[in-house]
Amino acid sequence: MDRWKRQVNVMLLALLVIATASGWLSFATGSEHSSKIIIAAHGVSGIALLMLFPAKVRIAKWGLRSAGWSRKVIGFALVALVLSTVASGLLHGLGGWRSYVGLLPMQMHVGAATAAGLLLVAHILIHQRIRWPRWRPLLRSTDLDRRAALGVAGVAAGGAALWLAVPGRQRRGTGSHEVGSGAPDQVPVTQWLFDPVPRIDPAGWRLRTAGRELDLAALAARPQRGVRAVLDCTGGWYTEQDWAGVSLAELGLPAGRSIEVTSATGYRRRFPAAEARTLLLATHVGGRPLSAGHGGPARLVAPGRRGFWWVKWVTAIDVDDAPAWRQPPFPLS
Ligand SMILES: Nc1nc2c(c(=O)[nH]1)N[C@H]1C(S)=C(S)[C@@H](COP(=O)(O)O)O[C@H]1N2
Ligand SMILES: [Mo]
Repeated sequence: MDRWKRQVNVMLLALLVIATASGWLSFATGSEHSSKIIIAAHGVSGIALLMLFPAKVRIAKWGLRSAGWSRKVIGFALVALVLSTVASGLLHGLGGWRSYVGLLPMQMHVGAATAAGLLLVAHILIHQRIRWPRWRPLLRSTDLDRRAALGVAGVAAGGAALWLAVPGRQRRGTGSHEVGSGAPDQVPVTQWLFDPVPRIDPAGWRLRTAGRELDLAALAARPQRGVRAVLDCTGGWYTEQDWAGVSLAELGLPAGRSIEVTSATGYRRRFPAAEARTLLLATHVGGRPLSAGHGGPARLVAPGRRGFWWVKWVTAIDVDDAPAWRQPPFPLS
């Protein structure tokens, strides 16, 4: 019996690790191609977690009889959070892009998953400490038997079949739903976390770059370029628009390894210098000047990258020799 418990527990742990890793990876990638496989792994591991739920309930029934109250509370909270994470993930996939009681399914999903991750660590530590100083092996070599192999195969196949059968709405490879393409007014104003929308007077706006300051007229005097590109927010929506402005390659930037784009709010992202040609400092969307909410007077358009790279209210563009990866993988503000 202990063998079976360990097998189920380790499978659950592996699924949680796969689901967490693929979740963060899906936020990091913007390309349709690579995200498709990542999102598939994410969805299948989430559904597989649900499939193992009845087995885990049986295991928990034994353990809970002898458990102290803190172990019980953490155990129940963990179950509730994992179920909420999977449920909000399904809600995002099936329900389309809409909020419930002021929250997007994706916000519930990330919030519940983060809390579950913390509790999972506590859950495992408490469990191990009961046997202190002899730590319990998560798995013994004899656990890797035929039954375990069949179990893994069954859960993987079942999860994949269910994931394929679930009637997902029309979605992008990243899992995002389409919103307001070609109609910029319908695009939600979105911040990564808590950035306020600054009111910037276009006449007073300046771009600090390459040791000088450009105003909007100076920017307009440079060669203009239009691109049709998809803004794909990790909140779960995407929109395709016609953006126009000045390519970063037209700004006369000095040589260096990376380009740092900074907002009036302090929000910033760093890009490899070679990307200057594809990055656009946009002043217009759909033929009209950018609104304040959407980053006016000027925002970055970073085709192929997720929304959090599209810095709004840009006031500085700097080049230096720091490598582009020397920054938090996700913005911290
Ligand atoms: N300065 C600043 N720029 C930002 C953000 C932010 O919080 N601050 N959020 C980013 C995120 S997460 C997205 S999805 C897009 C949203 O752009 P929109 O408001 O025009 O839809 O802006 C990006 N640019
Ligand atoms: Mo976003």
